[in-house]
Amino acid sequence: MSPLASFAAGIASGTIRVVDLTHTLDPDFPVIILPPEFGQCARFRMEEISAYDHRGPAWKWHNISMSEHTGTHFDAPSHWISGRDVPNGSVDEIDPAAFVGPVCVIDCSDGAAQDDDFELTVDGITAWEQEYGRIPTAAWVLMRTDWSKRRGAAYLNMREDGPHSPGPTPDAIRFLIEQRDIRGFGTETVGTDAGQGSHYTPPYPAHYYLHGAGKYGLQCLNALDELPATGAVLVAAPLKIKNGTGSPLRVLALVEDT
Ligand code: 23J
Ligand code: MN
Repeated sequence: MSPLASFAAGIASGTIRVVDLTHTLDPDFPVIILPPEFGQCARFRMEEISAYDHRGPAWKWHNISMSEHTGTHFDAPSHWISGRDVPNGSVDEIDPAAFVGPVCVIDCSDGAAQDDDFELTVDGITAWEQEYGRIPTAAWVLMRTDWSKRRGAAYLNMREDGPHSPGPTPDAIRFLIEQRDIRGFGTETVGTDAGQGSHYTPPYPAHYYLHGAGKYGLQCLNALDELPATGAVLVAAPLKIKNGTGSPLRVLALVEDT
């Protein structure tokens, strides 16, 4: 059988499952809160145009609005100043081949349960590789923290000194880019950076290094506990927004039952 025929048979028989890694777009879903001197991200909003009524007797539909960075979303290189001159760095320009690829899931859920500011380090990545093998070129690397199970204020976890949530160290991100040439990095938290990521050098190192290197981000992912450490394929295609720096999207994982 050809690879695609075998894939189609796997989907049809259920030996390949489709796992949804997306949160529902909902006005109540938290968005990142930046220090007050900066512009802010809009929550999701939905307005009824008609609902089988005098405004449209046989149809129901809505107008929606949000930020490019609301809910489960994709970050393009043009989102960050380090990536402003990356060729094809906006969501409308990225080669669609980048939207389908292998995924490695690094389970940091124990560490994140102990420490809201848990850091994924180079040692953490190499320990993972001892168990599961080397991260292949052009992989998505996803940091599982089970943060997607949190609701309400616990998600942003704001304290007087700002948000507290886990994330990668600057060295860990540089290792993934320079030594493993990843496709991108994704998290279950509101950013690819830790809540306290503004205090690293450079500030927000995941954004700075990933996008400067033409790599992508995924944030507010859901249900990473449903993925195997290796072997799944991620489908993550952002909306084709002209000059868009990111986009809400449906993130799907194809998982083979073993
Ligand atoms: C703007 C400024 C800082 C950050 C972010 C956006 C995000 O996390 C984002 O959604 O890309 S940290
Ligand atoms: Mn973003």
